[in-house]
Amino acid sequence: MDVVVLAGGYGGARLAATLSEHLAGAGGADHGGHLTVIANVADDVRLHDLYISPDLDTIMYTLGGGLDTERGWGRRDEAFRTNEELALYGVPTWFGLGDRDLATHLVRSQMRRAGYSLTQVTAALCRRWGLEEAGVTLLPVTDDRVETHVVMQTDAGPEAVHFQEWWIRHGAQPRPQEFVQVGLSDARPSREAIAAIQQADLIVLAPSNPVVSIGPILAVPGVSQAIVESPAPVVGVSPIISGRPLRGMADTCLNAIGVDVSAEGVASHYGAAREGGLLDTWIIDTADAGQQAAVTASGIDCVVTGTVMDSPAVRAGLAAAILAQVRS
Ligand code: FO1
Repeated sequence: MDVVVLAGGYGGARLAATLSEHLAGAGGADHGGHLTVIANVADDVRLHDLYISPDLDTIMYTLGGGLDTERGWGRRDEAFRTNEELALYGVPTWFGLGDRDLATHLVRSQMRRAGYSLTQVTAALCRRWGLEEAGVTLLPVTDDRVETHVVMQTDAGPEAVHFQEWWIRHGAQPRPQEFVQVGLSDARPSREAIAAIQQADLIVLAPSNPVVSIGPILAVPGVSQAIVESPAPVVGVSPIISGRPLRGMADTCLNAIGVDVSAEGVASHYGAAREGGLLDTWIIDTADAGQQAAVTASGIDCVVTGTVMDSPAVRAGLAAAILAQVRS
């Protein structure tokens, strides 16, 4: 069974890990299951003359067991001595550059400068983390440069900053007026990403930020169309539980684009496949069971189950609920 997951940061990485743990069994030992994670690249940032891909790294580290699960990004057993030294030289260090994490950025930057595509670089980095043995392929949605910039309202008028600067340096303040994906119109999905979508038996929208993680994946010209045209069922997992995201700033982002910060609101944002949108099924947490009828009424099948992946039982239940959609 070939499953494709569209994912961004930590929430998406955790769902990918949960699915890869349960996929081999579900597909039957002889079939085995293959998981392809198509990751957001619009968080990517160039700092210290390095190419940094936070969502690709968060997913790679999570699947490879190297992530710092407290922070939800970067490497566990990490130190920031290089960052401390940079600060002493007066270099801006608002972006937390870990010493172990730095090795990933150095390898990626060297390979990118040698002419390798981000897809090729990601495959090379993933070999060290054993993703292939786990039956997982990690793909950037595009090899082209796409960056989310945030237009903030300041006293001096609107100012655009890179998403990472808004999120980290400005602490997601002030409220964003607009999110712009710079480079999007010229970007093309990678051949590998489109092939994975076309060959998928199931397509999953992970519980990542709908605006700055899933959105910039879907917005790469050709991706949404490939998903709509694919015969594979499309299942999404709500990133909002009881009106809030578990981590990150999806509530601020959804408010900025006028989407209701609820499981039902995000479902209608993605749209019903029956009406030209994306979703066949929307999986919401038990805490939001009261919204099941409204989601169903919007033409999207709605499954209620535990979605907070903090116990083996919930992870198994969520994986089963997702993988069951390929048969129904
Ligand atoms: N997030 C922070 O809140 N502070 C940081 O200093 C920080 C550094 C960082 C370094 C590498 C990396 O892969 C991720 C990092 N993040 C940091 C998280 C990052 O902003 C998010 O992972 C995504 O870009 C948003 O989902």
